[in-house]
Amino acid sequence: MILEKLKKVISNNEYDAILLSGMENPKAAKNLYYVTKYTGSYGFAIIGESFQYFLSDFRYRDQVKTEVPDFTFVEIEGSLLNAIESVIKKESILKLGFDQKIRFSEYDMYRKLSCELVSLDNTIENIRISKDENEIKLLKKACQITDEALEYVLDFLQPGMIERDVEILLKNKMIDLGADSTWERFIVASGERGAMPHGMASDKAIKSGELVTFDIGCFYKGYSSDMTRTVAMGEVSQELKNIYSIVLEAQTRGVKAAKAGITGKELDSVCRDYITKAGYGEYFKHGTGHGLGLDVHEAPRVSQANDKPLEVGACITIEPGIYITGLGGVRIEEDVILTKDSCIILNEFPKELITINKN
Ligand SMILES: [Mn+2]
Repeated sequence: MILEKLKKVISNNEYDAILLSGMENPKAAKNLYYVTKYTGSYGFAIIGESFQYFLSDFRYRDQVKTEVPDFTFVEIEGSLLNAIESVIKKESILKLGFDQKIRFSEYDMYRKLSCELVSLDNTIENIRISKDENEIKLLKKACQITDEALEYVLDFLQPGMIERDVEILLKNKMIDLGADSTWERFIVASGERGAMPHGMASDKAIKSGELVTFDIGCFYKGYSSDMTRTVAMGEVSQELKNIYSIVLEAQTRGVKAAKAGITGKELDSVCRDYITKAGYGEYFKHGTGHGLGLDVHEAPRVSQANDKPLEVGACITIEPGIYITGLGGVRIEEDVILTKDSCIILNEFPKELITINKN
């Protein structure tokens, strides 16, 4: 259980308790959600080895009691600082760990507390890396919705459609299929725009003879999917086809090599070395992948910057790409869960080049 894991970490650290805050910063709010499953927009948790408190105001009183029943509820009346201070006094907290993702203004307020503040660094983020069975189910469902939405939209994709309109169709379909929400922006990058790894859907019309890269995702009960596919609108040049097969082979090799124990750097090298040998190394400038969960990008990194072994249960993306200014780009991305000997692929959408032939 997450709370037990966290308490073990607290007992092994220099702080007596930690403060998680769901105020203002959505990244910090995800840490609070991860530990408590509280879905309100105002709340704070103070957790020590032998106690856990949840602070909020009258608006969320009933919600806290339903969603966070194992926590002692402290109703904030007036000053937030006084409410936190009351717990600090009661539990004799001398050192309080705080989430490094809170805003400076919030930190500045906590500095007035009577205890010492210690940064949690990435304590919660590190616990979040390895997903449990329930989290894997939710990630899988987010991926299924994403697969199905892309399949649905590709069915009537045709030359002349505007990237932004395709984005809207995809988002609506995901919501239809049960997603809580979708990413704010999708990448729909056709033709030369495909050379921008993060080419957000624009007013450009998709033309015949172009590759179109979709990088899309939605949230299901808080957990995100992240899938990229590149498709051909009509016949594309031999060069684009070659690039596609190189990226596909690199990505497939990455998935084959993915397992717990390999380092982020080694896994990145599997994809990168293949693309480099094929002569396109200079056109693959980003890392091979990243962790995925409550956040679209979270720990661990799958890149040359991570020489730590990847953990069992980590959900990571594998997404090599080639981007050539003036020509276009290809990226293929899957989300996988690492196991001891291999990985479980969460997406079922095919990876072979799909050519859409409509006129
Ligand atoms: Mn990604």
